[in-house]
Amino acid sequence: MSAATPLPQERRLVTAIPGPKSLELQARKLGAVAAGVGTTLPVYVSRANGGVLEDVDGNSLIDFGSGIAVTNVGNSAEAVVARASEQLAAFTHTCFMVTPYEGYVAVAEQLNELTPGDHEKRTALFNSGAEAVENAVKIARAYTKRTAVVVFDHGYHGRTNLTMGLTAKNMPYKQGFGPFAPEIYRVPVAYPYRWLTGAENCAAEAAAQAIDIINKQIGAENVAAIIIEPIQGEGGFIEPAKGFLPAIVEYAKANGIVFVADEIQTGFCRTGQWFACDDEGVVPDLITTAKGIAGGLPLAAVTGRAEIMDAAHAGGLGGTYGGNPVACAAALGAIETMKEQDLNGKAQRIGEVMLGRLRALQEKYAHSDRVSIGEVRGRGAMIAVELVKPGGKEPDAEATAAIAKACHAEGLVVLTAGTYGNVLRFLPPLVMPEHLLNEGLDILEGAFAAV
Ligand code: PLZ
Repeated sequence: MSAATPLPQERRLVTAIPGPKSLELQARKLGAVAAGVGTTLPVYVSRANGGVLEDVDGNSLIDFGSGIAVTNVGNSAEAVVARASEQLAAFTHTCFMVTPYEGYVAVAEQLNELTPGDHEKRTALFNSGAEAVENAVKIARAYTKRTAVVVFDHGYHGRTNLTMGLTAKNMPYKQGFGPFAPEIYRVPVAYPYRWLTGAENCAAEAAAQAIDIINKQIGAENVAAIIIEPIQGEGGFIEPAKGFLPAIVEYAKANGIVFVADEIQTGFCRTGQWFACDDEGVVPDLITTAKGIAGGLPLAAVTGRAEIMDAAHAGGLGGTYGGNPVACAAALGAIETMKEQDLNGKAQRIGEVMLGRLRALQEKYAHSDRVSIGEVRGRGAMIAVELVKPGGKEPDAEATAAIAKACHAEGLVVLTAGTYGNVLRFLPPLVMPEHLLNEGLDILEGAFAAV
């Protein structure tokens, strides 16, 4: 099915969720696929575009997940399908390191232009987010000739050995999978809602603590890179208190440390800006991107200052598939779609609608003794609610799971997140029609009433 025949943009439930065909497939999955590969909602998809996922039983679900912040331009977006199909028919692979092709260079040029800062940049392409983060570390080490890497509480950077080490949360990402790579150090992040002395002190105190730990426990002169998500994704859409990121950037600059923004989840119009760093005018030395870059095809990148990117010797970076021609064609189609359809504007509008309705919901349950929204937060189409036990701030993972389950049963795909598993996160495709956005929020309200 091509993008030329868009699916009806409606929720339609014709069976229980999951339906009988999905249940059959799930039984096959359990017999064939490794148990470690989980599924949030075992509804098997047959087609998807715009704001809906259609399943094998004929149900049409509203998508508030975008396959974890990937299909920002929607599934099978027209320009993505057109460009990738054309490339698929022309050639599928040569390996850029053997006999190159234009698409790779064109994607690099686009990233050099779109990422924050107007300095001279270079880009290298990879397949997954974790691979991009690993390569950012390689590049920073080659440039600085130092080894230590600093990451933050609640951070997530991937599932490979090095990126597991960079990731904060043990279960499910790290448990039993060690030992982890050395020279990784973790420091506090400015998490306003949970900062003990109050949100107003959070940015300055968290930055001072992080810097003190680096100076005293590692030594600034040993640090190759500081890596941070400008809004933490898997950690629960934690938006560091304003001023925290600029303080860390300034410290990195003063100490010759490469500042790496991991924008794998926040990138490509997701937050209503091209990149989340744009919000405070933060200019990272290196930026890692993936997910939204190619409309669903696997592609990832490290982009940054030419002198840093060029520090690795020729042949030091690469991989068989990095910058695959079909994925590059898809990326050019996705970026074209973001520009032509003003997806930054669309993400901003999604944010307005969601924040308005979720704050009203928070108010509605302010005095409930069953469920409580501690905080509504996020930017653009990257919005979350953090659930706590009524009367305090104790994380409520049970209510979070119950609400997600109730949403799923009604045909709304929502994801959870958070170090404490108590965050419902919303990542709709940026092309989500507003009536579906509102219908999804109606379902969420119903789920709150039902738990
Ligand atoms: N950095 C900021 O969000 C991927 C992980 C889902 P890969 N996040 C979704 C899961 O449970 O595996 C992510 C991210 C940030 C890096 C990554 C890693 O990207 O493409 O999954 O390797």
